[in-house]
Amino acid sequence: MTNHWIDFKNTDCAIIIGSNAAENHPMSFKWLDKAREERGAKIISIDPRFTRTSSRADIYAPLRPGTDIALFGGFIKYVLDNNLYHHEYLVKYTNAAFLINEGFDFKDGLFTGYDEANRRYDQSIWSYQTDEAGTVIKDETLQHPRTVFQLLKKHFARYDADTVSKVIGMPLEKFQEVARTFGATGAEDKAGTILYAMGTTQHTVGTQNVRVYAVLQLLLGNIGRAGGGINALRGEANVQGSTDMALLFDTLPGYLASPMAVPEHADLTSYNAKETPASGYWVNKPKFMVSLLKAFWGSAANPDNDFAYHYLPKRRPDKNYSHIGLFEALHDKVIKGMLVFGQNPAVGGPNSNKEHHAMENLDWLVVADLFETETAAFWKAPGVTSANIKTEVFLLPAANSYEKDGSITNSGRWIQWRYKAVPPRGQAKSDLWIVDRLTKRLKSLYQDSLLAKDQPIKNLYWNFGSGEPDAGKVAREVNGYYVDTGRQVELFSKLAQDGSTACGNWIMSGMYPPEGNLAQSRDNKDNGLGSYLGWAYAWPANRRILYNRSSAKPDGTPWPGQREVIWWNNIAGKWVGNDVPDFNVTLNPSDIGGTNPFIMRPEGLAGLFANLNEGPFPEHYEPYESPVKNLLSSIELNPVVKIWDANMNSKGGVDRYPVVATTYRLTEHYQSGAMTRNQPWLVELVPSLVVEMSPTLANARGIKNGDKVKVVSARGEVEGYAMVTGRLKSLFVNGRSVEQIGLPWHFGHQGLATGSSANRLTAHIGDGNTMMPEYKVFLCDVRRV
Ligand SMILES: Nc1nc2c(c(=O)[nH]1)N[C@H]1C(S)=C(S)[C@@H](COP(=O)(O)OP(=O)(O)OC[C@H]3O[C@@H](n4cnc5c(=O)[nH]c(N)nc54)[C@H](O)[C@@H]3O)O[C@H]1N2
Ligand SMILES: Nc1nc2c(c(=O)[nH]1)N[C@H]1C(S)=C(S)[C@@H](COP(=O)(O)OP(=O)(O)OC[C@H]3O[C@@H](n4cnc5c(=O)[nH]c(N)nc54)[C@H](O)[C@@H]3O)O[C@H]1N2
Ligand SMILES: [Mo]
Repeated sequence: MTNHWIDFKNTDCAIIIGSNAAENHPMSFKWLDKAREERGAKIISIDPRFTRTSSRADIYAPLRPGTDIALFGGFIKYVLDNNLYHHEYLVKYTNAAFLINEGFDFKDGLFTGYDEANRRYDQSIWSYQTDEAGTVIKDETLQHPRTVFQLLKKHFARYDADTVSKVIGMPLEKFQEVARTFGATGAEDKAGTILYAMGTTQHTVGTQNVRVYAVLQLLLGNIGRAGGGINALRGEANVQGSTDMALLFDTLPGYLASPMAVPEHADLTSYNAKETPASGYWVNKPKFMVSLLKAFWGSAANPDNDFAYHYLPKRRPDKNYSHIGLFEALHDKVIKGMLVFGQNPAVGGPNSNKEHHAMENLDWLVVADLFETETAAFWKAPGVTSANIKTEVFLLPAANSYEKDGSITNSGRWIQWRYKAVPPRGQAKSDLWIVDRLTKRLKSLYQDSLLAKDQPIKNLYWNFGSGEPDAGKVAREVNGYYVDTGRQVELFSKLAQDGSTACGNWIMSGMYPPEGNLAQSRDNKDNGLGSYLGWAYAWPANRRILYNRSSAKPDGTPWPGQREVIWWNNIAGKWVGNDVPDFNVTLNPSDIGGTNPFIMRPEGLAGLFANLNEGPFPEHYEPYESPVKNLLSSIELNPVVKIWDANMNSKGGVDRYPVVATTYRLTEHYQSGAMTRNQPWLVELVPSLVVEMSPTLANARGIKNGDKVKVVSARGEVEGYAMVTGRLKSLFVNGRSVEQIGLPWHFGHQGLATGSSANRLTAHIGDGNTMMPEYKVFLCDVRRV
């Protein structure tokens, strides 16, 4: 999130898209309701299904799964055509005025620089025009045809209301009502927010879905302002914290790129040269990297050995161990053993039939969990002959969140400490205890080894206590310390490149300064804006709203609208206000760089034009499986997605599978269901898989409410009970009606309530940047059993 939960109360208008916030993030509605009561805010729900969120919204608008870019492309065109954009914000705070090189162009679904054989772009073509001194050429009148602004206008000219409503299946009047209502937040004294979640990201175009929301927010001047922003409602309680701590295959803690086996990453000097931009806050990256290496390897990391950079594993450029890539590798027998902590991929992974079978190739599997999950028990699934499976499976009972200390980081980036309430039951141990024992054991096994490959384990700095490991010690290492005295660093600004500091995660640095663990702060004083600066600690540097320099005008006074975040105080000679400035606090608005709020970007300005794998502007492509041809170009599928081996990824066509399906969550169940299908009272509420469908589809298939039905896709089939409901409607797409169904994915073969995982139906294909699987749309058919 750029903003945070409580800040929703400051909005004038909220679009909730790709999210059923009322059910999956109920706390959001506490603050949205406040915005409605206190500011007369409007709430808009955009979803293929009429959800409980839709029922609490002022406007509901349906869309066909997988068409968010077409919809927002339409909004962008509407805002441009009707002059609803925030002109001063655009000129001063974004790269709208920058001129782009002549080499950049777009034709029939493709940008220049496309390499069809490798399904990737040469992004160097998409660059700014510079003068002889290397300075970017700008036109602040925004009239020059090569300005980002004019190119953006040209790009979205095809996204007229008629065309987009044909693509997305949203009635024209609805489209216009939403565009008008949210477009009104482009006024200086208004702020609008966008809340999104998995309906946005679980697509082959997931990242560009988020981008297109961000482009609209920049046009309207809504980023960096209270009540504005682009707000990802994160999933599990600590999914933000785990991502920050390198949950993903391509990052180190604090979003430093994990090095690859390429010449540009051969040693620390080359890595730093490749990864460090010439300007913007990321110029400090080498300090964060060296401090991380010092945290990992202590005295074994020093200037003479490149701070042990060679100990870091290097990713092969031709391999990809995101979730899909990992299971492809299991399938191909490349990976022999697997440790699974708090995850249940046998239910949650895409094409779960195949993922189940891929696990049979493992020599060993360790699962640390509260329950014996479908993953731990993959070898006794129905239809599986256990005797044929050689995998040795270990199940380690894990303590749950109430049985251990530690921090969790919420979607708003607030790091909050939780205390152990009760001791773990039975033999259960905390994850920290399990990892601590495992590491110590490995270190002792390798202690005498002279082999180069064993040195990273042997020399790993590991010091979290001798008995029960101490989560507080982990938190102190994450914050960072001065190597000579062991004293905690005050903030990441103190980190150094010479090896004098160690820090486990620079973005969190500042959370545990010498005065104590600020994640434990519980001062609930507030200034009215909802910042609660004394409650918990928000990374980075306790800032509650990112890019908050743009909450003020270029001259340093707040935009009108009674939600001042920070402003320039001329007498004090610094930025002051209701939040920690996300800016150099003493930089005067009239100084060079004094109006550049986006400090993490090399230009200091927001990127209306910004290079992602698919190109600098979002473009609509159809999902992997789609019922219709792309109306906006002749390119059907996102041109940069990786297409995996057909063995794991059969593809279905509209002839055999005419119905569009999506998957989602229910209030009563949690995720893969391990935690809820073992609770009798929740099982009683929702005992089995239901398939939501429209009355028209049910009629056409001779299905009545409550009938047992089978849903079939090119990958597999599931059985459930029909729930015939007006909440799902067929959509009118390019002149014909398209039926859609929805099904939750909470079921599996373990627990008190069993059933098919919806993931037996989903495909092994992921987003063009993040590899997030396309869980939210595929083709199927449904029939009565
Ligand atoms: N009760 C409960 N709460 C939960 C969870 C749970 O399992 N149970 N899980 C937690 C986790 S980990 C997460 S990630 C969050 C997820 O929270 P959400 O993202 O809200 O969860 P979903 O229900 O999967 O999907 C949201 C909506 O996306 C819609 N949708 C489907 N396809 C599209 C599309 O193409 N475009 C758009 N715009 N929308 C589409 C679906 O109809 C659905 O209503 O919830 C968290 N909270
Ligand atoms: N079709 C479809 N598939 C999806 C999605 C979708 O929308 N549609 N959503 C995706 C999303 S957003 C997510 S987040 C994933 C979730 O997929 P998973 O993460 O695989 O599912 P969970 O059920 O959350 O698994 C968490 C496990 O951790 C255990 N656990 C709980 N607390 C602890 C603890 O403290 N320690 C340990 N060791 N274990 C613990 C629980 O018992 C449970 O078995 O699924 C994805 N799969
Ligand atoms: Mo999630």
